[in-house]
This record gives sequence, C-alpha cells and structure tokens, in this order.
Amino acid sequence: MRRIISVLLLAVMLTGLLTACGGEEETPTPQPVSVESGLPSAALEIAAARGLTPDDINAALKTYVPSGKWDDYYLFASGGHSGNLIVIGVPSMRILKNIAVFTPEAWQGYGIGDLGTEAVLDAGNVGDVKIRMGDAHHPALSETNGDYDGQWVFINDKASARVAVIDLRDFRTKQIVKDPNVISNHGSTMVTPNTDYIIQGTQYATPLGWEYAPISEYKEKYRGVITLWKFDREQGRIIPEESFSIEVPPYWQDLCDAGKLDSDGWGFCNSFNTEMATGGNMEGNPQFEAGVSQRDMDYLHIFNWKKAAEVVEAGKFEEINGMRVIRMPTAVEEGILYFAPEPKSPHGVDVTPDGKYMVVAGKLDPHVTIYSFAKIQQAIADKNWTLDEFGIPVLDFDAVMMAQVELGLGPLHTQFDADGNAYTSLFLDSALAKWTLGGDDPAGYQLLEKTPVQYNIGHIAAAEGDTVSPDGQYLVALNKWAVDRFLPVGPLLPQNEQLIDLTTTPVKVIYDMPMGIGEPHYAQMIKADKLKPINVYPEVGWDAIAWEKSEHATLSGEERIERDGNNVTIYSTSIRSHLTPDRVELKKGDHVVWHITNIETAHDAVHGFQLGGQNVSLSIEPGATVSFEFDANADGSYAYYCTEFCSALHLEMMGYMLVEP
Ligand code: RUQ
Ligand code: CUA
Repeated sequence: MRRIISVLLLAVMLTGLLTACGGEEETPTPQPVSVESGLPSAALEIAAARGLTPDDINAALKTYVPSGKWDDYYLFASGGHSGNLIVIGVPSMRILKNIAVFTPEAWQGYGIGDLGTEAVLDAGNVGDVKIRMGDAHHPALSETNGDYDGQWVFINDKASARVAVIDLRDFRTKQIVKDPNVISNHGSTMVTPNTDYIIQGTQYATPLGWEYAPISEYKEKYRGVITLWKFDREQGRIIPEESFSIEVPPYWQDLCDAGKLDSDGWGFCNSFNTEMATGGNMEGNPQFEAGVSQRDMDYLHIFNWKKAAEVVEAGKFEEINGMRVIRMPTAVEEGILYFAPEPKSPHGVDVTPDGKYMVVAGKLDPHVTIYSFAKIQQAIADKNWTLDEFGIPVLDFDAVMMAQVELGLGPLHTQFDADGNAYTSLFLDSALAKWTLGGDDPAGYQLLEKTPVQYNIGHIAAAEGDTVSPDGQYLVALNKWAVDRFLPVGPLLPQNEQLIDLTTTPVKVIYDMPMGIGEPHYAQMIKADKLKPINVYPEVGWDAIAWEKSEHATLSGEERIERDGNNVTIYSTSIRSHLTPDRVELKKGDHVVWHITNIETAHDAVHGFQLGGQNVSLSIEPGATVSFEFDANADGSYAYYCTEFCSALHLEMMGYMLVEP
C-alpha cells in the first residue's frame, strides 16, 4: 500500500499537478461592493492607518488590478541603453516581460549560445565588430490604416543605426538590420499608416557611405539620410533590397513622424544642427551645446516618401554599400524634399490624428509650433521658398505655420486624446501641458492646464495616442530623473514612469513606477485585446525565428548522438522532468552541435538549459527546438541542467557531459 501511495505521489510530482490542485472546500466568492454599500469601514480604517488622502485612495482604486485579472492595455517601453523593450500592463504598471533586442539576455536565452538568436544579433554587426549592445529609443507598433494592429513592434538602436523587428505572436526579436551608410539614427522607428515602410532618420552626420573624411570636410562630405525600410508582412521581415534612403544635409536629423490620412505619403523629421557645428572644444571652438544652438531657426524636413519610392523604381538612385540612395539634387528636382524653418533646437514632431497638422516642440523655445499640411502644399505649389546652402527649398515660415502656443519651458513630445486635446511634455518645467487643437482657427489652440510630474519628463505615451483614433484614458510620463521618489539604491537610480489619468480635470498622476531595467525613451500603449499571442509553438520542433518546423526537430524516441570524426551532433529532448540523453561523452577537441526540442505542448511548460563552464543559456519554450554549438577544448566533468523550476523534480532534470582528455 505504501508503495502504491509513493508511486502515485511521484506521478503527481512528475506532471507538476501538485501545485495546480486547488482545495476541495467551497469558499464563498466575495461580492464586489456597490455604490450604495459605500466603502467598507475596514477600508477606511486601513486608509487612515496608512495616512492616505482621498486622492491616494482614488489612485489606488484606479490602478489596482486584482490577482488573476488582466490589464486593459499593453505598454511597450524602450529600454534605452539596456538595448531591450519592456512590456508593462496598464493601469497596474506591472512589468510583464523584458524583450531582449540588441543586448544578450540569459533568461530568454537570447544571444548566449542559441544559434538562432546569435544569427539575429550577428546580422546587426558593424563590419567585423560583433555588436552586443544598443541604445533602444523608439518603439513603433505596426499599423493598418493608421491604427495599431497588434502584429509587430519595431525599435531602433541609436548607437549603431539599426532597426529591429519583434513578432507579437511570441514577443521575440526576429530581425535586426543595419543601415550601411550611417553610424547613428534617432528619428526611428515610425511606421507609415499601413506599415509599408519603417522610417529611420540619421542623428549624427557622418560621411555618406560611412567612410573616413576629416572633420574639416564636414560640409562637403558629411551627410544624413532618411531611410525607408521596406517591411513585408507576409515574411515578417524588413527587405533591405527593397528599401531606400534619401540623402539630406548634415543638419543632425532628430525625431520623425509619418503623415496619415490627409498627409499620408509624406514624412516629417526635425533637425537641430543647421549651424553645422563640428565641436573642437580643446581647439578653442565653442562646445557642441553652444555651437548647435546659435541660429534662431532649424529646419523641419518634409519629404514625400511615396514619390521617392516611385523615383527609386524609375532607377534614379545611386547604390551606396548596397543601399539605394536618392541624392539631394534628384530629391530637389523630383519634388521629394522641402524644409520649413522651425524654432531653436526642436526635438519632437508629431502629426495630429487627422493628419492635417504637424506639432513641433523646440527644446529652447517655450512654444509648440503647429504647421498646416494644406499650407505646406500651398507653399510648395506657389514655390514660396528660398534655397538653403545645399539647394533645398526652404518654405516661407509664415506661409506654412498655423499657430504657436506658449506652453512652458523645454517642450519635447506631444500625444493626443479622443477629444481634440494635445499633451506635451515640458522637460525643464517637469510638467505635462494639456492644450486644445484648433484646426484652422489659430485662436483655437489654447493651453488648458499644466500638471507637475517628478522629474524631467521626456517622452510621453497616451493610449493609442499617436494613431488616427486615440483612446485618451491614460498617459504614461517617462521621466528621466527619480531623485527622492523611491527607496535609495545607490548612485544609479531607476527612472520614474508615472501613470496619469486623463479622465479627470485636471489630469492626475495616479501611479509611480520605478523602471530599474533601462531608460525608457519612447513607449506606445495599445488595447490589450488587439494582441493575440500564442501559448505554445504551432508544432513540436518549431524554429521560432524562421517560424517553421526546424530541420533539427527531435521527437520522443528520436534522441541520438551522432559522431563523424571530431564532429558530434546531439539531438535531445526535454520534458518534465528529464533531459534525454542525460549522459554525453565527448573527447577533448570535439566540435559539438547540440539541438534540444521541448516536446511539451502544455501552456507555460518552459524548460531552460545551462551548461556550466560554457557560455550557454537557453530558453526552450513549449514546442521549440533550440540549437547551440561549442568546442570541447577543456577536458573535465560537466553538469548541464534545466534552469526553469518546471516541476517538483526539476532539480533532477540534469545530465552529465564528460570530456575525456
Ligand atoms: S528621444 S526623450 Cu529618443 Cu526624446 Cu529620448
Ligand atoms: Cu525543466 Cu526544470
């Protein structure tokens, strides 16, 4: 009898059911409070004991998501120089996932041995340098007709001018592409309304083709580009051969946005170094920060990407490092590129939901400047322009400007709600400004209120706040400094993401969330029900990157070790609670290729894999086949094991690898 019980117990442990079993007793389901019943007095006692104000109680009630319930929105926040993308639930602000993009990450088995993700990272190498970091700035969710469709998200790496594609079926990075002609980007990623193209503007100009040229030849040789990366939805990939760039002057292009509805087919990028300062602070020149801020106006770049695509198709380009580049004279001749003056050192440009106006915020100007797309088209038709030093038409400022609104100090980025309001971050004021859009009536643009935030607000993300149909509801302020807001953790502080309730007047901060795993630059917030992520891969033996069955898929009973001279290939499986094979015998000097298939099809039945003494950390999700390779150069006795606590007998999920001298 005792043996039967222990066998039964073992069976239960093996399948991990022990933890899943609930209690037998029926407990009454607590009923939600009604308005009539009021707050239970116990709640008031708790609030009083904790010293909460009525505002605090309100904020707590608006953000608390009970155990087992889901959030209404996903927030995709860049991780800055952590090189990742962080997924957060709104309104609870709970972190759901940290998606590795430009930087290896052990938990997801990203770029730490796994051949699939190593190849994704290697595609973003710069020449012979294996790049294993990045500065992730601006995520962009894929759009259909100007609305988020929940299928893909893109993000740029400012440091090395790269763009990544992340698949929202499994929340994994599938592709990284490198712009061959520049070394940094910033105005990226922004998608065109049907995700035909992903926009990427250079930040720091370098010689076109990314070659060497002395800084004294800055004006002649240094250039920026605006690259339109072609995205193929069927393949889920950027197609570099179908992408192209437009050459632009070395003005340090900044953020960009795509036109939509009325302005569909056009794009807009700021610039902030029309002075063409080149530094030299040890040679007696002004510091960059002074050098690039001398002129009163920089230039908003206005480009017709649809026309540019036709011009490229007609063969009017130069191929530079494999990229098709429209040179400046062609861009001017074909009516692809125009400038409009914009006040002092602008940063953000954001197109209004109707596509009719472009909002530009200048770091050193207390106003936002609103341009009218109709006026821009009129000025182009009237040839109401002068030429800059490179022969690019500069449209007359008064002819294209619709309105200016004084908001406060350091306006940066703008988002929109469903009621015709705009929200702009004020970096120096540490505040969020709410103001009205006035359409074609300049008097209709009015500042409504300013709400303090803590501190030094950069980007903001409202619910679907940069689409053709913003939701309103929530806005997240991505603040650069936290200072005194959280328990101290030494000199490197988290950043403070603050959730703001847009449904009240004035709008209110309702949650402070420390972000200790990367600097969020931009973020986008999408309705949760638009995403349809998978639970397990479609077939056992799945290659998650290629999104097809892997040629190395190994099913139960097919496990084997093949030897061909010094080359050893291992086909193994993992399932609760064993790895097969659990003994691997090698000879010193063997080259080993090892494939592991997680043959489980149960939701959440993930196995990890680490091999002590080698740089290998894998995440083998249900159905996935993952491969790694190494040279067994050091003899000895090694242990490999599953790193996910997958069952009660998880510690037993291991194997010995012996390397004989
Ligand atoms: S940028 S705020 Cu890429 Cu505004 Cu960071
Ligand atoms: Cu599989 Cu632990």
